[in-house]
Amino acid sequence: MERNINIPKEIVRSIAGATRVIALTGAGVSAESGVPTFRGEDGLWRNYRAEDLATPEAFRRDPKLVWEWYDWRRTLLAPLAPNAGHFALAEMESRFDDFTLITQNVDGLHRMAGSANLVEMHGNIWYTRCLREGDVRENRDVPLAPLPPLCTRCGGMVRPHIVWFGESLDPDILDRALFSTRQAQVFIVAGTSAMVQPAASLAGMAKQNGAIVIEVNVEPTPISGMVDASLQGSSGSVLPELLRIIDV
Ligand code: BV8
Repeated sequence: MERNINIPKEIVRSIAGATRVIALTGAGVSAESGVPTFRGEDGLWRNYRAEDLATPEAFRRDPKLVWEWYDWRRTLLAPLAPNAGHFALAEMESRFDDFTLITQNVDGLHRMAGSANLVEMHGNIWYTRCLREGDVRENRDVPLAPLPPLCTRCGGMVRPHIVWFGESLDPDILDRALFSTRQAQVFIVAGTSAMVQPAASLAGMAKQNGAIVIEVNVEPTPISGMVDASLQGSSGSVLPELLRIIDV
């Protein structure tokens, strides 16, 4: 089977022989499952951008509007399934001795594809958090009723269990992402525009610590200049191909 991706042989050998491998994903990995990306042309809702709604200020100002946006995304997400890129990343977990998947995505598709060693940096759209008691619960209701949804324990308001712009990440989750990034021998960054911090700094941090950095994207990004191999193409075809050629 001919190779569809152009990656230097010595890099293939280094990946094949690695034990500590990290993958960082963004919205692009879910695009082939039908999930709109944030900065693509399909990323708007009622002419709002994610940055307008995914903030504590927007929620304080109009919790119903923010919940309508999440309800719209959850309703769109509910029938969707992981794609070949998600499954290839799930397979890497058993292929490498120490594989961690760090994702910026909140859609839950990596878990659905079987990834267990997973760090969801920005939370998960299928979980709510009580504003009064901090209770985090799974909620798969589609559509949500009532809007905004209420805590099943105390009846107070709940918010999406998601990290908004201007909010700090959960310190334990951030520590886990930073620790595994620093240990990585190979760092695969797929489907992200590398714009959102602190996720966008992880690839550079891995490189500084000696990792080989591989980028998978349909177009160049701000980090394309510093990676060891930039594999241009859709993650749904490049990731399974990468997994295949390292074991040839
Ligand atoms: C924080 C949940 C401390 C919401 C999200 C410097 C340092 C620290 C912070 C900042 C900083 N500068 C600015 C900040 C603030 C801010 C930030 O980064 N702003 C950006 C806009 C500049 N960061 C924060 O607020 C973070 N908090 O750092 O705490 C702090 C606190 C206060 C003040 C300062 C610091 C919290 C950020 C978390 C925000 N929450 N998600 C929700 O989803 O509802 S981020 C959101 O964007 C999503 O999680 C998404 O994943 C993420 C990043 O976007 P991408 O995943 O990259 O998606 P995008 O559409 O942009 O790109 C898709 C890519 O895929 C493209 O490159 C495309 O070419 C490619 N693609 C498309 N199809 C395919 C494909 N690739 C492969 N195959 C395909 N088929």
